[in-house]
Amino acid sequence: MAWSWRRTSWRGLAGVTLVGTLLGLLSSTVPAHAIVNGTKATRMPPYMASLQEYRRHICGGVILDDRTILTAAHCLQRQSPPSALSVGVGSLRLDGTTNYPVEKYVVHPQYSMFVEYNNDVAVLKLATPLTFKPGSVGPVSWPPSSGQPPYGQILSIAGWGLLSEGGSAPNDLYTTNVMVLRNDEEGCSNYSREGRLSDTMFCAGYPDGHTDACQGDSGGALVNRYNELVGIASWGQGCALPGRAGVYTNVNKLYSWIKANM
Ligand code: 4AZ
Repeated sequence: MAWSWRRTSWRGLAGVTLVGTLLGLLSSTVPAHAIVNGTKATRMPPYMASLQEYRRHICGGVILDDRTILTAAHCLQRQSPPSALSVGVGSLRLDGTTNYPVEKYVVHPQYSMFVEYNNDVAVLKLATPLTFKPGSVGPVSWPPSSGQPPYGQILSIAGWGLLSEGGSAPNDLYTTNVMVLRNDEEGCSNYSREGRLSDTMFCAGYPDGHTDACQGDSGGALVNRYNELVGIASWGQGCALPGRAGVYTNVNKLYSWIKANM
């Protein structure tokens, strides 16, 4: 893992500065971190789910009610049969989750129509209802409706995704905090200039990268300090790279579609 982190840092900082390279080397000597550079979660976010294909974790998911899980549309891009899918809940450790079979799923009909990962949202229905347990399994809450992503706010994301780009996947849930960025802010403005952002997306992270969601974190909930759902992890160029923050699905913008398909 240390090796792949170093390799990733080098790639990320390639051609930048000697200082950057030295920083990369220094960072590679600190103990394993993650989501990327997050910490091991010590308390279970009750709304947190693992979407699994043939019992293998592929993405995060968010419990909306006892039969409904929200995830990213691109997690279902392979069009796996619902019978191949299950949802694990109730444990910080992937090998300790209680698994529920998926009965069917609905992908947003305008997913990826014009912009890559546009409308990156899907709703899964479970074959049997979840048993809610206080403090470990329960539905996410929604913020009082507001028009825009909460720019400047620090939000929290958790997942069983990779600990570094191209690195290893943890058995433990990791979590980190990221700041909601405006499209023209450093960290998000590169995507903006490249025409890769739609109004169903927003960026969250830091101009210097540092900490971020990574592959396998998609579909997981980005929540505010009241544990209210603001976004779901969607995409990003690499993980934790400078100038390339994580991109999240703007669930507020897609609220009526989500509600109608629950
Ligand atoms: C992914 O592939 C993915 N750095 C999710 C989030 C990010 C990158 C990739 C954000 O699921």
